[in-house]
This record gives sequence, C-alpha cells and structure tokens, in this order.
Amino acid sequence: GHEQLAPGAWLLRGFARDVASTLLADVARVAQVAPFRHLVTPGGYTMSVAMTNCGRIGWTSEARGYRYASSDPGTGRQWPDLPESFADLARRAAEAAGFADFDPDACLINRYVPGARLSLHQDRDENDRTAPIVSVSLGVPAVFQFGGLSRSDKPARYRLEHGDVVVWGGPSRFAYHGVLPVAEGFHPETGNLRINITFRKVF
Ligand code: MD5
Ligand code: FE
Repeated sequence: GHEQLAPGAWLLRGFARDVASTLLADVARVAQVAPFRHLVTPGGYTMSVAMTNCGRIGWTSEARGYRYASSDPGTGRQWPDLPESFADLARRAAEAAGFADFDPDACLINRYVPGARLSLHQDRDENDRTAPIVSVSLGVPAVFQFGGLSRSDKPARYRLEHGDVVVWGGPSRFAYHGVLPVAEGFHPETGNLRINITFRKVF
C-alpha cells in the first residue's frame, strides 16, 4: 500500500523487497571501490553513520562544510557508477509517488551499526529544489523522525523496515527529519546493520 505521510511524502511499504538482495550486492560492489567512512561535520563531530556514494556526484562533509563532489575525497577517484538496479528502483518509486522521469545524479549510502543515529536536520545542499528524494531502507529496522519545516515542530515517528521506500517531494522535501539510535537486531541479509540508500537530483 502507498501511505501518504504528508503532502508530497509517500511511504511505499515493501516496494523494494523483491530487489533487496540485488541492491545489497550492488552496495557491496560500490563499497569495494568507495569504502564506507565516518565523515566529520564542520562542527568537528564524527558521524556515527558511515557513508559512501555512487553516481555522478557524492555528498561529503569536511571541516570547511558540506558539499557535493565528483570524486571521493577518501580515495581521490571518481564515485562508482550508479548501478542499474539502483537507477531502475529510484525511477519506479518516484513514478509510483507521482514524480515522473526522476533522473538522480547523486546517491548517498548510509550504514548504521547498533546505536548509530542521525540527528534532526534538513537536506538543503541540493540545487534542484523541485526533484524529490527517494530513500530505501534495508536490513534491521529503524525509527524515523519526520517533523515539519521548523526545527521545533514535534516529529512524528515511523518504523522503517527492510524493503520500505519513502519518496520525499513537494512541501515535504525540506522537512526536518532524523533517525533514532538503531537498536540491536539481526537481519538475514545484513546482520546487525541498517543500510539506507538515498537518491537525489542535485543539479
Ligand atoms: C536515512 N537519510 O534513513 C535518511 C533517509 C540523509 C538522511 O536523512 O540525509 O542521508 S532520507 C530522509 C529524508 C530526506 C529528505 C526529506 C525528508 C527525509 N523528510 O522530509 O523527512 O538514512
Ligand atoms: Fe536527511
């Protein structure tokens, strides 16, 4: 079922379940070329979530700020190509939520161990403010916080499970959001990890 969380925000439960194994194999291939690493925020805090990217450009954080870069600062090499399985899923999910012809140029992969979290934030580093963000959850579940356009809006909570996809577009594109510390758990395909893949159109 397609559940509307707010204007422009659609939760597609289980949408990626049947391709999840393929997605995870492709995550592993990406990580062989562009290893996961813990980025440091401009505030000097090392993130508990490990990250890597694929596609034309990737999101990184450094002391001087957040930015999109066409090469991996960790290796100096270009980010790996967007796997076909990723591009196909992103496009189909966007379409199912009413966003035709989604053509992402950036794909951020987040890896959570138990206890890892993402504090409440907005995604504002993308130049294209009309395209949605498509997010795929894999592995152990997490509690997602979905707030409003003001940091002080009390967030709603949603449990996101293996294969769930959320499309954040329209007025929800700039809502505050976060991930509560991931609990100890086990998933047959990821062990104790949660993996989240986000597809974005930056330019
Ligand atoms: C995650 N990642 O579960 C989330 C999924 C990130 C991030 O937040 O920045 O890497 S993407 C959730 C998202 C994106 C854009 C808008 C909204 C949520 N929203 O309006 O709630 O690792
Ligand atoms: Fe975010």
